[in-house]
Amino acid sequence: MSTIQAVHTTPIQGQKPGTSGVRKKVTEVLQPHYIENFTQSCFNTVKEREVLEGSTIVVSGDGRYYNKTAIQTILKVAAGNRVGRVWVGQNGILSTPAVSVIIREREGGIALGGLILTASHNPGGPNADFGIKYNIGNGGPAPEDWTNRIYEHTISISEYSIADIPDVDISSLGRTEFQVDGRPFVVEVIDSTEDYVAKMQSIFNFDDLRALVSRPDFKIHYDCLSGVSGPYARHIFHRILGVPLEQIKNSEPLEDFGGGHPDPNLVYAHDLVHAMGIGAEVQHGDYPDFGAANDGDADRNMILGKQFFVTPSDSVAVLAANSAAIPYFAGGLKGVARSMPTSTAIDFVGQKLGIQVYEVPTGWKFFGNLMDAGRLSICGEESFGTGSDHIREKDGVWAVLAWLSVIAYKNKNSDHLVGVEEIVRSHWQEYGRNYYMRYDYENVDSNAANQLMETLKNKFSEFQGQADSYEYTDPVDHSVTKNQGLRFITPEWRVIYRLSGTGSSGATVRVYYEKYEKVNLDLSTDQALGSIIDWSLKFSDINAILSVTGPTVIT
Ligand code: G16
Repeated sequence: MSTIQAVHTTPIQGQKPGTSGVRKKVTEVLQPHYIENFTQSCFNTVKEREVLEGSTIVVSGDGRYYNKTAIQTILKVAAGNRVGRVWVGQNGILSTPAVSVIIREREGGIALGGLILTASHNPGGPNADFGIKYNIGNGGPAPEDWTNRIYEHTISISEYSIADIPDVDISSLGRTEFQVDGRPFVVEVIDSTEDYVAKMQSIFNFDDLRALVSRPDFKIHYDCLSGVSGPYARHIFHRILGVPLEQIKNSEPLEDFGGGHPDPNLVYAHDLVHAMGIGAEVQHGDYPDFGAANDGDADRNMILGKQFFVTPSDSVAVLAANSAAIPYFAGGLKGVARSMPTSTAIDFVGQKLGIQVYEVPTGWKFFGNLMDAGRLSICGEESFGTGSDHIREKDGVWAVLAWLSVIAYKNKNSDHLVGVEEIVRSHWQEYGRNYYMRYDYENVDSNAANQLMETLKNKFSEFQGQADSYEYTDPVDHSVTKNQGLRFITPEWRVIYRLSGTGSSGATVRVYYEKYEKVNLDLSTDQALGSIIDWSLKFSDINAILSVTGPTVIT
């Protein structure tokens, strides 16, 4: 029989959830009581709203360093708070979208919520990043009123409850039951991919997908970047669809992501970018026809064609325009949405379809309310996030299946292989093209970043166009979210400055450039945006204020 102890603790600074949970260096998380304090603060927040006692929750993550240790601690705190049952993916592995599916649907959606251990696309290892966030009963990240409350608890906490149960073997499937102060506490180690794969089979036409991937003239290159998408990609693409295993790269989740940066963009997914012939001298080489990558926790995606990059903003617009390719959307789209800095490409699709287009602040949590209210079907973000109302997280593997469904659909009556580039170019012909680029200034001094934002705000009146600090009123619950980025808008282009909310140290400034062209569809991004970028560098004086010579990442 195990017992529950109340352990005295003191607040730990810096446990404020950012854009999607708390992300910190592992070295910081190693300090005593770190996981206990945060978990107890989440549970205290849950108890103010729901009945935690006897409930089922999900705990797992992207397989990064320190997750297994944190899971054992969370199990003990869960038992100490009288949670009835915890579902843990085998070896602590569940992608973020899989957690969302499990919360929403396993055993009829009985789970109250879940703790996801991930720092997403940030690197892993003893000297890299760790992350933790709470997802609520709709399967989505806790909204602002929850995360604000979690934070308040972290700065006022004085004790946590913990049970003295032994560590649980999470390496094999099965059920372990403990008696904790006379009541049962159950840990069920569940298959990491089963629920998620069944969900995908209910959304897509797998016969069409199988027919496409078995075409001799269609070759895939899928890079899991040693993140958690590997087991899902192998299950769906290799075991079910028959894609040769050698075309699914880095599909073993590693605690340090093989030393790489599990971020599916043109900089960090360099092996994939190279394999697809992007930037190569040789034109029309024997490159794969379709390339894809996911991030550490498999909620992000990057889509590539032969020597062709699809911007995330274009990607979601193309999927919305071709939703007829996906059986799940057979009844049509309820509405579409994007985060504010995401290009307006999807707006043109929404207008043509005659459906509502929503603009929300950066953060997937803002889409959840619209989905729960039945107003939103497909949405996406410039930060390589795409998804739909099938769950309440963005979904990297879903995005790959959605793109393959569109390709299969476009090839139904075609005498040649209609590839990614042809699909995107014909989309531009119909809707116009949103040239887009993002500059990231990573890990700069926080004071300097704040000074930059202040300087820009003070220059609103000098700007010959619309300049404001973006503020959002949620159309469902009318909550207001302020200070979500500084916008400089003319009828032809937009420049947006924003502080990232996902870094683990210092500050990251993002600058987003966008220009819409109805006719000139074949410019290079530099040609289209060069003069706007030059203007912005001068106007903001960003290099001087941040003491840098340029951005660290350009996408
Ligand atoms: C998170 C959020 C996304 C957001 C992204 C970038 O993604 O879920 O909605 O767009 O961060 O945020 P920021 O620009 O503040 O760094 P992820 O994949 O990191 O969980």
